[in-house]
Amino acid sequence: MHPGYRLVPCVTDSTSCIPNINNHGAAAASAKKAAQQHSVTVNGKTYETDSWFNTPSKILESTSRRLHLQKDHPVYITRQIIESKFTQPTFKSYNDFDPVVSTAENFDSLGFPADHPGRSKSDTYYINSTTLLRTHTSAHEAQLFRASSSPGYLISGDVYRRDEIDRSHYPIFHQLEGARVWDRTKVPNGDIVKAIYDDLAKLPTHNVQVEDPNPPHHVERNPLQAEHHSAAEAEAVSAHLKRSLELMVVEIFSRAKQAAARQDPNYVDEPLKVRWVEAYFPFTSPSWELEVYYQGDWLEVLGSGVSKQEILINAGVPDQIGWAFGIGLDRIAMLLFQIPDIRLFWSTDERFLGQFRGVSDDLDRLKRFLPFSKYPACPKDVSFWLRPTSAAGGDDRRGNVHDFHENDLMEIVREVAGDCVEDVKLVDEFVHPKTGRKSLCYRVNYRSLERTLTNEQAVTMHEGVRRMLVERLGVELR
Ligand code: FA5
Ligand code: MG
Repeated sequence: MHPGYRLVPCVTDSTSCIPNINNHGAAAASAKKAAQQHSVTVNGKTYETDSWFNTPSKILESTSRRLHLQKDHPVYITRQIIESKFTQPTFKSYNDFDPVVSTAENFDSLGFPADHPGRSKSDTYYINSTTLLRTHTSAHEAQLFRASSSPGYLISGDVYRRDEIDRSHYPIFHQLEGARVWDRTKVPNGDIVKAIYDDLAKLPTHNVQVEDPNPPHHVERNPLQAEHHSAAEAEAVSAHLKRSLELMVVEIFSRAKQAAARQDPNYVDEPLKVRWVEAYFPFTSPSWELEVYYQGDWLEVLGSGVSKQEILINAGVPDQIGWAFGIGLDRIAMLLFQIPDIRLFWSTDERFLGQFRGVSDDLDRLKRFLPFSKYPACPKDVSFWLRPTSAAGGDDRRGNVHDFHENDLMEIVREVAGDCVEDVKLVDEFVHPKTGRKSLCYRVNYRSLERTLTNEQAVTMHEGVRRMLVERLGVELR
């Protein structure tokens, strides 16, 4: 048996795991306290709260962790590798913008429509109706375009989303944003297309296989901003964007391969395959995602596109055109280091952190992660009838209206059991043939990364989840 997969009896206690209901009581109590006080302090700044406040104290406390700034942390190392491909003075880096931003920064400045689902309380952590934990690093784009202090910039930061629970999703992850612009009034002879292609010619080439079957823009699927850009301009910006981001991905995966080859003499090098896929973002057009073929599947690693001209016009730099992208650092770090569970990034266990020590100062020492344990899982099911309401919300098949949102269930599980849950999956759905009522069954898989949970501890956490489902969501347990 692989020594990393032996079962270890429950001996240690853990801070990242919350195996009892007292902690849920504490979280609920501090949320209640915040609601009573009508204010909350995040990273030393105090904000008024209102009925939009939906951020658990555990999330608020995690804003101080800033893993992207913690030397030798895999998220930090991944940032370093990416930054090495976008160098000064063309690109300036910003790594400590506060994650608390306004709805104007996170959504309005980027042209998000008023009814975009990202704005809802079920997707986003709000402090109050106009203040939230940023859901992406794009929240800082407008401010940096306005400052216009370099032709390119990089922003890294922690971002927050109410989301599902599994090994690749965590309510906090890290993004790195990048952008590059050219100014029509500052390029030689005013020929911006030539200036961009000249800059492209200065970039190195690579020999990785890239699938890019779609046209550079498509009138319905991926339109050119025809009122602002000529086809030649958009194509030049796109070509520069694609080569720049391909070089970044090639750097990351070459480093991953070198590490694998150093550790495993029998390592067989499989050629890297990447592809460009058409995408949609409110703040770029045309837009693409870059996918990497990894362990038998295409994996989305970044979103990108030609920046919407309105953003640059509103930022007071109407003569600039350019591109932007956003990449998930945690997801890349999981591939780079072969880290099997996104919760591990939050571990303060020396068995995790110790494996990366010294890498920030010498990237050639990068090593794949060796799992130190796989503790037993303790799955528990919960089934319940949804509460019918007259308010607008989800619809079941019989037209009964309910206001259940899966992310609210995920939030309850996180609040009660913290990092002791590996994943939560919908395992059954049922509509009663006579009443039309809808019932759901979820499987909560309790498993700590740091120790063995006893069945009793899992039962206690599950009891807490069941109780809060009734209290908070008004469901009827079956
Ligand atoms: C965005 O957040 C855009 N702001 C990206 C962008 C920037 C587009 C600039 C155009 C111009 P998206 O939601 O797809 O897009 O997230 C970007 C990346 O973050 C994804 O490709 C993925 O790598 C990572 N990511 C997204 N959701 C998660 C998650 N729940 N957990 C871990 N990584 C995630
Ligand atoms: Mg995406």
